[in-house]
Amino acid sequence: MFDTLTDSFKNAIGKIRFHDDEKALKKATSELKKSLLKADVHHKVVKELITTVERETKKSGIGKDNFLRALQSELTQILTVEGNQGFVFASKPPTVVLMIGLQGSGKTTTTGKLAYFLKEQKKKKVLVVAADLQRLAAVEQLRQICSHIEVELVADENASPVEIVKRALTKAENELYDVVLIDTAGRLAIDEELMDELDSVKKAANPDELFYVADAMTGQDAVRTAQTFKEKIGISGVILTKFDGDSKGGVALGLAQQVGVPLRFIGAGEKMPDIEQFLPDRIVSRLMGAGDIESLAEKTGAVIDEKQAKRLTQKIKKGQFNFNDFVEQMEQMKKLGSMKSLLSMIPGMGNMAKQIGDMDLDNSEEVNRIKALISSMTPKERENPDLLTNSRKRRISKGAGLDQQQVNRILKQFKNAAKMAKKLSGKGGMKQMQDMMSQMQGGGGSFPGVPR
Ligand SMILES: Nc1nc2c(ncn2[C@@H]2O[C@H](COP(=O)(O)OP(=O)(O)O)[C@@H](O)[C@H]2O)c(=O)[nH]1
Ligand SMILES: [Mg+2]
Repeated sequence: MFDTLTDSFKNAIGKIRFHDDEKALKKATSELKKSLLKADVHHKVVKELITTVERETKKSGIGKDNFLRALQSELTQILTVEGNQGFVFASKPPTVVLMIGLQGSGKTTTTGKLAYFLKEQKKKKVLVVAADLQRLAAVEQLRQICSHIEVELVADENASPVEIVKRALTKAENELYDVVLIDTAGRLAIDEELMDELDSVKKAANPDELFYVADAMTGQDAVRTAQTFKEKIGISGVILTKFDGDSKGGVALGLAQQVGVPLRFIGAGEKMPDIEQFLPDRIVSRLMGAGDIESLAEKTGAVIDEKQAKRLTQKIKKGQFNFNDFVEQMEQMKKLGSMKSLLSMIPGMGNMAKQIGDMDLDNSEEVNRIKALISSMTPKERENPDLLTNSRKRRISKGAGLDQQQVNRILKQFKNAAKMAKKLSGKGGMKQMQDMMSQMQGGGGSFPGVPR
């Protein structure tokens, strides 16, 4: 997610080799400056960062560790501004959130993502409100999203935004909802009409949070527009979307400080799980290539059912892992979002994340072949892969539209995977796994000795 920035930090740090060497420090800071500017970090932010890092490193003695520590602490400073972090619940439910921003910035998608995040990870009862009634298509878009993630929606094409909001709040009160997310209309540019409408919706909603949704690809424009929305309507947080398309990532670094409002979430993908809380110390850890185990644990912990996981481990240990279990696993993995973002949370796996790119479980050809194969099996065959005789394989291959070779290859892979899983689940399995991981990393990886 922050590949470019992480790389530039690594390069800069690589310049420092000796103790007490001002020249090395100068080289490192000028390298850092160059790459930060290239990554689209605002020049004022860069200047401040460089000055502080240089000063602090000198104070504590020039060396890799001190440079790293100074960089890490300054990055945290820059990303932390006064205000709430991540998602904060109001002391008295429901927590009411107004989503505002320009048209196309990602408000509707992000409303869905937030609802999904709150439902899946925080186990909250969420109500979504369609207050963008300008375009019929907008209501329909939100309706589809909400039905997909199974979240309740309040919409009425014949009512005004203010009426809808009032109705939704009454419903939330009566039916004890935890959170109300209000999606509003945007326009291509800021105009008075938009601000008036938002203002009246704001009065009706009396929100706990006003999230300004900004498209990361618009760079410094996103910052300027955020400032205007802050002045005219008031905002309590920024959500940066389309971060997957903005490989530079520098906007995220300066945004909070420039706007004076904390960055709360980052959206990186079109699917519902593709959203992450922006918690400064965790992000800094990831920027430094040290991974973010807490976020990973939260994400997987919320999605993976513990009982189910235990049952599965038992099956794997006994060598009974079958195709039904496999399908179940795939469904759970889909809820976790993109493989790339998961990998980037594991210390030292940043490089691998880059190589893997995005494995899309819905659209990967191989996964589709496996799914076709499984759906052509009888329930008994799914339970017990050993039943698959040659004649059965022929029938399955016809049903799945695959040739014999493909079927044999997939079945063999499956057998090997089950064997490997059994082996790893036994004694010393974790050790083997770690050895395997460190072999795959092959150097690169995280910086040693980064304080966490
Ligand atoms: N790649 C990518 N696309 C996104 C992201 N967020 C939103 N989009 C896409 O941006 C487009 C506009 O989003 P929408 O939610 O309708 O914007 P709105 O007009 O502000 O409500 C849609 O095609 C979304 O799928 C994101 O984080 N990554
Ligand atoms: Mg919309």
